[in-house]
Amino acid sequence: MADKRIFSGIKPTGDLTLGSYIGAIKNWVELQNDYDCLYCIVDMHAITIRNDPEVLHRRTLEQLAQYIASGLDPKKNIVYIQSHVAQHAELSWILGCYSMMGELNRMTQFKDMSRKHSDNLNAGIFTYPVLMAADILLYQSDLVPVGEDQKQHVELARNIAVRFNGVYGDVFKLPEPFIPKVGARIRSLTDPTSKMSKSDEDPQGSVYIMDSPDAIMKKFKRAKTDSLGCVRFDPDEQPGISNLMTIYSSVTGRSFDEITAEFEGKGYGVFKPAVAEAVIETLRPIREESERLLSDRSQLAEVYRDGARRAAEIAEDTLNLVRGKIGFVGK
Ligand code: ATP
Ligand code: LTN
Repeated sequence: MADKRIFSGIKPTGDLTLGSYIGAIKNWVELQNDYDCLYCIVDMHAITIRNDPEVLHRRTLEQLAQYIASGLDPKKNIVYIQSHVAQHAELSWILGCYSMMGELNRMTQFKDMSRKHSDNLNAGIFTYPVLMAADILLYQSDLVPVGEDQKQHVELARNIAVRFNGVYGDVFKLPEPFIPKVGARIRSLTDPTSKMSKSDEDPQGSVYIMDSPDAIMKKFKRAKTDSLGCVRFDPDEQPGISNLMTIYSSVTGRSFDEITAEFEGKGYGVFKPAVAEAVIETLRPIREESERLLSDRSQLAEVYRDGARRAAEIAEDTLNLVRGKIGFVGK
């Protein structure tokens, strides 16, 4: 059994996109054979924004089905729902007392969220990274596979761990972000200056894992490009084409040089549908398997119950250590 531990999670705040798949899940699947992995659906993070309860419930189960359908094996990994393991909330409170207002104030995601959700700027949005630090530190994680946008949060978790260890000795392992070389930041198809994200108001900018082949083809055909007419990796001059190349490279494994050679002299009218086809074929089995899994809720329930039980065992060991160190009286 591998001894290095991995933790990662996605919040069920929208339908998963090609960005979530390439930036996160695809790498999780690759790591599952070499590491001891926990993959979580972070529903407690999701409630920092207002959700329709029925939609949150549905999305949580859909996300679980999509994890498994993408190739995450619930026997090899611990796959579970965050709110099922109460230790996350408990450690989050404790770590909040070792997190500084100033450092939380500097988080880019907090600044973005404050702008986007000025009508509901709740304290959960501010302490969100503390809960994320608890997720990671609770399992003594070594590596946290995430997209580029989450690097700052993992670094904060590390800083909180260093601070805590500085007072109490070696309690937490120091985690590191693990960012993919290609695909760490997939961009919107309609606005290649911004990240493809599941909460984007423009559904044409994001490809969703559950999109039909037809919808995927249409979105790629309409993707914003340029008038230069050559398939070349140059994010400054050709952000749209470079984004499509990144997507194509991630799903086919081909290098940028190979892609440029493949489409030499063939215009975007050939390139765009080729990217769409490759994405359709990557997502098709995931969509079909997700649909199959969702038709048997009892099988999904077995997965999340077993996952929560196994996660809680590890979490409780860490929390016991923490409780003792800070002087709480044991039960
Ligand atoms: P939301 O729109 O609800 O904020 P999101 O689409 O930005 O969500 P997250 O749930 O925040 O996605 O991210 C899940 C994981 O996928 C994280 O590790 C994140 O870094 C990664 N990820 C999300 N979008 C992208 C993207 N466009 N490119 C690469 N990685 C991504
Ligand atoms: N904040 C992350 C989701 C997240 C996470 C985590 C990722 C919550 N807890 C722990 C990795 C490890 C996001 O917004 N994508």
